[in-house]
Amino acid sequence: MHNKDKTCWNCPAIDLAGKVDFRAGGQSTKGFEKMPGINQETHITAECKRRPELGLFDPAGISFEHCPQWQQTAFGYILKNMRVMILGIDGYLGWTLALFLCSLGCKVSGVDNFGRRDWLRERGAHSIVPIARMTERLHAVREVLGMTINFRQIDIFSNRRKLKEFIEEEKPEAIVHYGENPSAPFSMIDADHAIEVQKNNVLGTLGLLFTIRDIVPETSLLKLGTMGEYGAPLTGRPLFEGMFPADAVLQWDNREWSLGGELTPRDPGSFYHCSKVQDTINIYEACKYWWLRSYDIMQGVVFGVHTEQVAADPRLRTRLDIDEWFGTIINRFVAQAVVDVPLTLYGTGEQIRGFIALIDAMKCMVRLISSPPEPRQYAVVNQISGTHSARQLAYKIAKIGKKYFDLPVQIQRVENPRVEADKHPYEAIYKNLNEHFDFEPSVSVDDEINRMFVLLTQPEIKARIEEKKHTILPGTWWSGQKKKVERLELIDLENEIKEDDERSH
Ligand code: NAD
Ligand code: USQ
Repeated sequence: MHNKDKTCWNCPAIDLAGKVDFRAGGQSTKGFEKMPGINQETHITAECKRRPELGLFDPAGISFEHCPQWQQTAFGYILKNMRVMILGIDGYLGWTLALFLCSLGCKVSGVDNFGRRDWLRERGAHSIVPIARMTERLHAVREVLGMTINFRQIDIFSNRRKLKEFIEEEKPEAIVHYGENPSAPFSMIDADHAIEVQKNNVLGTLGLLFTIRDIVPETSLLKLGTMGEYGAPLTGRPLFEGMFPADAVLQWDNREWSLGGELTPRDPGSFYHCSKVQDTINIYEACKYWWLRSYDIMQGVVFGVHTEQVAADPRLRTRLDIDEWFGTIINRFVAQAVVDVPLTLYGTGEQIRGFIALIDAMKCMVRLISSPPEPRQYAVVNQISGTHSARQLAYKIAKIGKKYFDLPVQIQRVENPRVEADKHPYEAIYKNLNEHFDFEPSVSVDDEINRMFVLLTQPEIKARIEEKKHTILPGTWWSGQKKKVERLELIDLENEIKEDDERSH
């Protein structure tokens, strides 16, 4: 079990308030107990909010394995009925995680302003998997999973007071923050959209950090960043997990310095990605100033539709978007294959990104929730299970579509509306989740793509893709131009797939 030896020091039920002077980097205050013995050193003592009968004790003395409040599960030890609040619970990932946590017995609460539904409406798009209204979703959770989710409609950015009251009421032991606008192209439409995304994401998160400081400083914050914060450095420098490793050095002018522990450079590729970089800095600082604790999760592009819970009832399904603003590459390509739109490779199609299937993204999140960082710890994980070029993905999807679903899939190269290198090295380091949280990917890209084809070829869903076919081809350019991209080439698939097969053998 990855977290059996963690102690009350990591547990969000610890009560440190008033016993440690956070501003002074954790020095003891005068009300702070001295533990007898050991070199007259001052030791931190704490109380447990779940077990007040313990009184003051050494928080390093009890491990998760030995605390009756922590129970063993397939994902490590988890606090009994752990109170988890999901910000952005109505979204693609938020809703899926809510159901996943319910199935593990967590007490889930959630917040959303339905912004994502509004943004799609504004662009004339819709989720191709039909999703129920929140009231119906919550009803279905009670009926199908036998659990209750406490939901509040709140805008994280503009209604801090309401969010504060809700956090005060729920006292979450973990806060998962998905509640941001997730779209790079949306943030590049024009000044209004760029400002909306940065205001919503950066200032929403900044306000949240103050609320956590004031109400639940011991909670563990799981904040979604993105692999796209790092960019794709043309030097081929590895994309480390947030900070340079201990043995990294900078050499310049015949001198040498250690870079160990410093934040790595960021090179975001849209005003959306910039918002994530600013979040990173703000969270890093908040952990430093106030001894908050956070995992900043640099997630790759998520794909897929399946978890056991979302498949349990049509009212529990999560959203899936395929339009140029909110659809991500694999989800878009499978939908394009279903309605006979040639898969749209931007530019050369050689750009490489990190990816993770929906179910695996959920499993990572549970492992992180169950293993909170220490007070003041800002830690980063790169949450991907592999890297692929856009072209490799297109071939894969074309092959599966043709072979198993008898679809006449074609692939086209179109002008790239983005400003991004489309030929570059890409070495993403993603060891933390495996080495420290025992995470192993559970589903292959091919299997998840197969599952998507099964769902997306259903007549009702295929009809919803057909209805929004015109939103697939991009017309939002990073340059500010407004015109649909032109086709550069229709790829001779038979020949290319044969060559691709030969290359991979
Ligand atoms: P999503 O849009 O489906 O979910 C986000 C939810 O947050 C939406 O329901 C939206 O209405 C809500 N929200 C946004 N702003 C809010 C506000 N001010 N107040 C209250 N609610 C608000 O997006 P998603 O794909 O589920 O992504 C979730 C998070 O993960 C985002 O932060 C995104 O940047 C990040 N991420 C996503 C991916 C991916 O491929 N889906 C990859 C890497 C990172
Ligand atoms: N691409 C194509 N054809 C398409 C769509 C995309 O070639 O039809 C290319 C893009 O040019 C880009 C790559 O595929 O190089 C990924 O694009 P995407 O639209 O799938 O994903 P992106 O815009 O990067 O954003 C998505 C999520 C975002 C998250 C990010 C993770 O929307 O929330 O932060 O993935 S990452 O890419 O690691 O930054």
